[in-house]
Amino acid sequence: MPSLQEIKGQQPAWCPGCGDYSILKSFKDAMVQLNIDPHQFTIVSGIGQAAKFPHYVRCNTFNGLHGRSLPVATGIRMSNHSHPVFVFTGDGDSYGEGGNHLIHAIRRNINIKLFVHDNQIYGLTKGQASPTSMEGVKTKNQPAGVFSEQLNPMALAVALDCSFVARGFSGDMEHLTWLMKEAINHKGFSLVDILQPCVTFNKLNTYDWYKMRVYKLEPEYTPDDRGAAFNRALEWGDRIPLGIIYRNNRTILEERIPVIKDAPLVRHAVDISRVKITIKEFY
Ligand SMILES: Cc1ncc(C[n+]2csc(CCOP(=O)(O)OP(=O)(O)O)c2C)c(N)n1
Ligand code: SF4
Repeated sequence: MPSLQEIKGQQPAWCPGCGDYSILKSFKDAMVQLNIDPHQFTIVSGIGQAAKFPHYVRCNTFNGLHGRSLPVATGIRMSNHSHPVFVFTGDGDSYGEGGNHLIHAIRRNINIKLFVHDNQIYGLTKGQASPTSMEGVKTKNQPAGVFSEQLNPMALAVALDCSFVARGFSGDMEHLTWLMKEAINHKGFSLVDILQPCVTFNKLNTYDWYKMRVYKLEPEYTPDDRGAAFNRALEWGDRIPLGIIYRNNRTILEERIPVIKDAPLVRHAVDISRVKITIKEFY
């Protein structure tokens, strides 16, 4: 079993009080509790405060371009699907710049775990509106208020029949650790949207703002009814549900591709004679 010390990466450079710290701690707790050693998993990220995440965890990492973590994670899974792949990202990175990749990763149902630090703002670039900023909110770049309607990632994911759709809150680490473990243990594409106060640039969606609104889905709620899940996904405002909103056991992409179905690509023997035959056909 790995210790917390073994998973520890560099010293985080986030602002004191940032919600990102509890996401980091919850994830490390989940890794220890699931007994996943640092060399056994990979974290992929793009650009942003959330995307610094892999620097702060000792494991295999790939830190790439803004919004492009899902294609990289897909490539990693395609070459070795016996290896858990996690993506840590911001709401801008995943729902804005990377929105198109999100749609197709959900559609393909590739077994990647996507953890979104949803602070409803662009944190790294100092507080512009993101897709999840609420309509009318004033920012430095939107002094007259945000004109676009707020994106609802939970409703989008349920509408796309995403395999696992959940929402956590960085102000409730115990629940978040549990949610992360459920997402990791689920076979299929998992989206966990994590409400994460940005204490420096988002003065509206604060810890208190969330605490007044969030509630945990009732124990009798079953996440397999898509219609009921869609209704819960639409809840936002006075009441914001936390927990597993929707779960659907669809076949994963890795099981549908004959060449990797039985063994990961990295375990395949390299037969150079077949490559030579193919090359000959072209020359
Ligand atoms: C293609 C591209 N567009 C814009 C930027 C500038 N940029 C860097 S980080 C960032 C915002 C990050 O916000 P978010 O993904 O919500 O993460 P946070 O910092 O809030 O965690 C932007 C716009 C960039 N690096 N690349
Ligand atoms: S700017 Fe916001 S998101 Fe970035 S580290 Fe500071 S509090 Fe966190």
